[in-house]
Formats: sequence, structure tokens, C-alpha cells
Amino acid sequence: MDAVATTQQGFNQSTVDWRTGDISVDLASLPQYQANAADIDMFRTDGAVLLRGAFADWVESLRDGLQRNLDAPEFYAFPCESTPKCTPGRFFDSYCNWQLIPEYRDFVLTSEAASMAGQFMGSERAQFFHEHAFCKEPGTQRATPWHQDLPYYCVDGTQTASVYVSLDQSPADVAVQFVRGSHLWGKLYYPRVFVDGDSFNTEDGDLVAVPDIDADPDAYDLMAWDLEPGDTIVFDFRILHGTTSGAVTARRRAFSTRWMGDDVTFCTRPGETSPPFPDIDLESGDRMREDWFPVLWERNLL
Ligand SMILES: O=C(O)CCC(=O)C(=O)O
Repeated sequence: MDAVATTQQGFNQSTVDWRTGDISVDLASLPQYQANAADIDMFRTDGAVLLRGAFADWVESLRDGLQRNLDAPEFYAFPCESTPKCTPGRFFDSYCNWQLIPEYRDFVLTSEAASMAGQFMGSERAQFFHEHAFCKEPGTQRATPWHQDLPYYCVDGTQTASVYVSLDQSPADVAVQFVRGSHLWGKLYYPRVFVDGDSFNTEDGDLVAVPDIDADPDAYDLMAWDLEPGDTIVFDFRILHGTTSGAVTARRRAFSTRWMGDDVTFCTRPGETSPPFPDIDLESGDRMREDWFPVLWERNLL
């Protein structure tokens, strides 16, 4: 299998080809999530909303999928180890493996995630971008640096949603946290390398440095929840989120799927994007190609 190389920014860039070809799905046969209006309002104003137990039935299979990724990272795309040598624990993440890992593929193509994302985005359609899986092993003290997802991506737009499924019990002090309302601040921040929190793409004049939230957490309206397996957080690509560096005492896994709504288009950024799609063959402002990023929900199916 192909080797894993490291780029300038420290990402591990697997050359594993994760695209396996045609995705044909009968949209009308997919299950529909029934979002309630209060939750949708909260997502719009706060930028993130917790849906207790929404994917409890998927926890076992997503854990099995993630275990394949953890056991043999080199066989999958973009495996990242963000725990420096000689520090406790393991902080692993990997993305763009939904066509390689059957449990991920099932979730993407047959769960209510597409319908959930479409309704929260207020979109007519939900187009799938990619998945991203995370694992922090007991002892890990490596914080997930505060960041927004949008500046990492080769897309722009306001109708976006990540559907983040917690796969373990995770107390609020080590779970992912969100700065309420920060998706509406009208700012985009430099993306950061998870291993050391360094900013990159600093040549991009549209971006600024992430504020030092840890220096004065009380100055921010933080949303943090004790999570149970299956609890799901839907959040906007523009919201600031991250974790403390508090030690994780029990395994803490999560599986996120990224969704794009009607106003999302391809965007060329001055630096490297993550994931990189070097052969995407699109111009800024183009709709994302549906052969790579399938449309998996349409509102008229509700
Ligand atoms: O679970 C975490 O620590 C980070 C999650 C995250 O950054 C994401 O899903 O975008």
C-alpha cells in the first residue's frame, strides 16, 4: 500500500486512493430525520446544537469502522497522529475514508445524517463533502486547537453543517466545545496544525489569527456538554471550536460528517487546503462536482 508523506504544514498525506467510483443511491428510500423548529433556531443563532442520542443506533458500527482506521492507519487516507513523541496518550484523526470503510459508507449513504444536515442548513439539498474521525486515548493531554473548519476547506458558503457523533462518554471538560455565535462574527481565521497549534496559510490576507481563548475563557460564551455515545452535535463550518488540554481519562472517539447546502461553492485558497483535492478541476464559484460529492437529500422528499 502507498506510503504516508508529510507536507509542509505537517499533515500526513496518504496517497491511498479513497475514491472507488460511482455512488448511486435511491434518495427516496433514505430515512428522514424530523428536525424541530427550536433546534433549527438554536443552530442558526448559536452555530451548534446538541441532539441527544440521535445516532445511538450507529455507535457500534461506527466504532468498528474507526477501529479499522486505528489499527492500520497507513491503509487509509490522511491519517494524522497529533501526540508528540514522549507525551502520554494518542490523538489520532483521519478523513476521506468513507468509500473505503464499509461502516462509514453505510452511515453516509443510509443514515438520517443527510436529511438532518439539509434541514439544519435550511437548504433544498444536502451534498456530502467528506467524513472525519477522531480518537483520543486515555492519558492524552493534547488539546484540539481552537479553529473554524471553513478556512481549511476548498469551499465557501454559509449553508454548511457538520454532523458530529460522539462514540463514547465524554465529560464536558474534555469534549469538543464551541464559542456560541462565532459563526456570525464575519471573520475567518488561519487554520491550525493539530499537532502544535501553529497557524498556516498565513499568506491568505482574508484570514486573521484565532484569538487566544484559553488565556481568558471567561471572556467567551462557551458551549460544552457532557456527551454520551450517540449524542450528536450539528455545527456550522464557521463556528470556533476546540478543547482544553485537560487529560482524557477514558477513550474518547467521534465521527463527523461534513455537508454542503445550496450556497456552497468551490473556492481557491492561496495555500494548501485540507483535504486537498488537487485534481478537482473547478474554478472559484463553481458548484462542487456531484460525481465526487454526492447529493444525498432533497427537501421535496420530506
Ligand atoms: O473532537 C475533537 O476534538 C475535534 C472535532 C473537530 O474539530 C471537528 O469535528 O471539526
